[in-house]
Amino acid sequence: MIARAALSILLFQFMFVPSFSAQFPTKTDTAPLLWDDKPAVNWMSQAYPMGNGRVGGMVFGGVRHEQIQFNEISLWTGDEHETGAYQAFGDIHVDLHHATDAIPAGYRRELDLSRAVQQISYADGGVAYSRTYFCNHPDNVMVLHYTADKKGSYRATIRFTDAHGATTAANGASLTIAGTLDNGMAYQADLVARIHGGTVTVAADTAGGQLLEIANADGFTLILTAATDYSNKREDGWKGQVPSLTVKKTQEAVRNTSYDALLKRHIQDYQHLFGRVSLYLGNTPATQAERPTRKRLEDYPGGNDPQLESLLFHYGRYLLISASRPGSLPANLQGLWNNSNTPPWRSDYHSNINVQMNYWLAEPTNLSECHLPYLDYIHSLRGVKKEHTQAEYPGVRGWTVRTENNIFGGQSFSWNTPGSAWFMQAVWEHYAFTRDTSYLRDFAYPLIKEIVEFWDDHLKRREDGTVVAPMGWSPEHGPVEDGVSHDQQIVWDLFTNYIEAADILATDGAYRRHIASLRDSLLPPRIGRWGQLQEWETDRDDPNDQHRHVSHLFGLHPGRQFSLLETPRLAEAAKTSLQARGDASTGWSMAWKINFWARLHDGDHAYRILRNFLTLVGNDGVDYDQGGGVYANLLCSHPPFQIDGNLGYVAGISEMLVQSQTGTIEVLSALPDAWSSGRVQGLRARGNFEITDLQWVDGRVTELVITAHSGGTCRIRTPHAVTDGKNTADSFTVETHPGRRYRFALP
Ligand code: FUC
Repeated sequence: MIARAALSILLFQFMFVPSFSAQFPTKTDTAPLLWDDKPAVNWMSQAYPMGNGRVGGMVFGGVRHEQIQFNEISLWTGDEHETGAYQAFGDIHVDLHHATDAIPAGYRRELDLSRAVQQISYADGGVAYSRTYFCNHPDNVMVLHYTADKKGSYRATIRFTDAHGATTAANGASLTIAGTLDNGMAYQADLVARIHGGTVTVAADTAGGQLLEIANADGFTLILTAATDYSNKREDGWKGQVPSLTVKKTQEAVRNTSYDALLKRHIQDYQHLFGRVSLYLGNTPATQAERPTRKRLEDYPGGNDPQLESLLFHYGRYLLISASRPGSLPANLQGLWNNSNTPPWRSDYHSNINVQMNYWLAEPTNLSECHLPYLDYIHSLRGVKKEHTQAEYPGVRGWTVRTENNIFGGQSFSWNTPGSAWFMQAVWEHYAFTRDTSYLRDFAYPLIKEIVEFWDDHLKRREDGTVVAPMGWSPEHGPVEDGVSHDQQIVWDLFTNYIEAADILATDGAYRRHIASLRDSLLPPRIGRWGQLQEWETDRDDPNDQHRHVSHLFGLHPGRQFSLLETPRLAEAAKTSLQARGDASTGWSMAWKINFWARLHDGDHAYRILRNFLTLVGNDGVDYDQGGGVYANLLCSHPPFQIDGNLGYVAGISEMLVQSQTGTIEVLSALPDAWSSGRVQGLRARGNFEITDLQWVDGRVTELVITAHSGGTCRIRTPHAVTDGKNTADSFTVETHPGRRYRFALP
């Protein structure tokens, strides 16, 4: 059934369609929060993260000994040639002079995702103590605020330690650590204490430096600033302002800002992003929802806790907002949280799935601004990558990358020739979702074109007319050879995006035609002897291969070469491959599989993997030892911790509810039986459309409101017929007007 509502302006305000909205809460389901009834002992699995896109912290919440391990996202060793590693920065230790080490009854530490605020509360000796922590983005400070309900209750020792061994210097009520890494990168962090009542004095620490002693205080506030001299501009030698100046200016700027004002500004700024999307997937019984997050995870395998499933969705958005803000670097393998100077895989920018997965959620879950650090990062690498690429592939235009990448263009491990083309998908998608033509013209198009040129020069033309990517490797297994499916599909995606971009900009007509004919000559996807989508040109796929990488299904997700609607045979073959690959895997691999099954419109299978993803790993001796899952602090366990899984999970839920990669907005095409009734508000679709409201009851769409931010043709598909007030159909094509809303409901 196709109804064409061309030029009929369906202003939802004026339409009479029955509304079901009364039965759902309007905002998020409940205050989404993580909490525990005891302090964290383990950094990776228990501490709670916070961050403002530059500075981040992991909070332990100890009673007598508090520890906040902190980072600054640009603190890296290495250079344009050596990859180096992302570094730990330091720790804030707050020793409180409580009588015992015991955890007081009623102790609670929580992370409130609706405000990005952590709170720790307990009573000791008849005094109620409370701590409130947050990382404020507008002022670029971390704020740690301590209060008590009885005056003069605080006696505390504040130690500030450097992960590279610099000694700590005091200046009045502030502590400074500063140093220079082997690669010449300078860094500094200042911790300023504001004391409310009582006294603060400087004393010697055991490492030859200084610390602060607070006595008889009603409360105190610690304000952390941290910086390096990194700049993402190669032409400036990757160096910007000296960190001492950045730190000083940042502290001066907030000197007269009250704690309340810092908190208010933080919440406003954060909610501006976080508050754009709400999600409700069903109710968890209150007695279960109120249990500590760790206990909910323990109970999850046999139970029903849809609000834990949505909590993990909110958490992923929280993590991206905390780790990726405009003007800074993108989220690395651990976001921006890292307590080691030799972290797993260098806590780097891995180009064969991981950094890409970090950003799948950015556009669809309405965090387009948080995408920008990744796009800027890609842009910043061009000069160095061109030189590296020239050395490896003399004579080619454009550039590509190896698998491991740092912030100066340095790289290691094997060449990953389709890596830069995969980056270009993000560069394109930012346009596809926002329809920002000046971005496309000035930023995206020139970048995409230079990667197109790389492939134009690098592709191998065979005598029979087919074109193959030479000597590729399906990450991270199988032979190195020509025509690997992963490479072929990514090049197809790159060329397709390029052709669309050239058409929109009406530019480079002759070159566009050349690339279109090259795309048509690419060795096409093949279906093998057991009905699978072949991973290689040779039909050697092993049906027992359960490798975590599922690279040959790129065309299904995140690509758009295969779909149930347009290429059902290929989609079916992809399904056969996916079935063989199995459900259980490492963290990010499961997240990817949620996305794959969503694209195959199999919501129940996607949901089965989603449930596997919520496996509690390595906590309090309860080590399930079954590969990936999540830790008690909900960080994804590859294992170890990798943030790609957290962020890929969010993208997966988003794909289950709304898809738009084929040019049609498909709602609820992968809804599992488990989420029979629910609501989502604020997701985005390609074409700069917003799913302002989507509600369903018993698996049927009861309310759908789409806002057309840029206007243009909007194609919509629902799993059953809905009405726009005039026509009843399961498929609509609407010529929309910028800024208008279009409403559909059950007939
Ligand atoms: C890819 C994966 C590994 C790991 C690493 C960071 O190379 O194959 O499993 O996630 O990235």
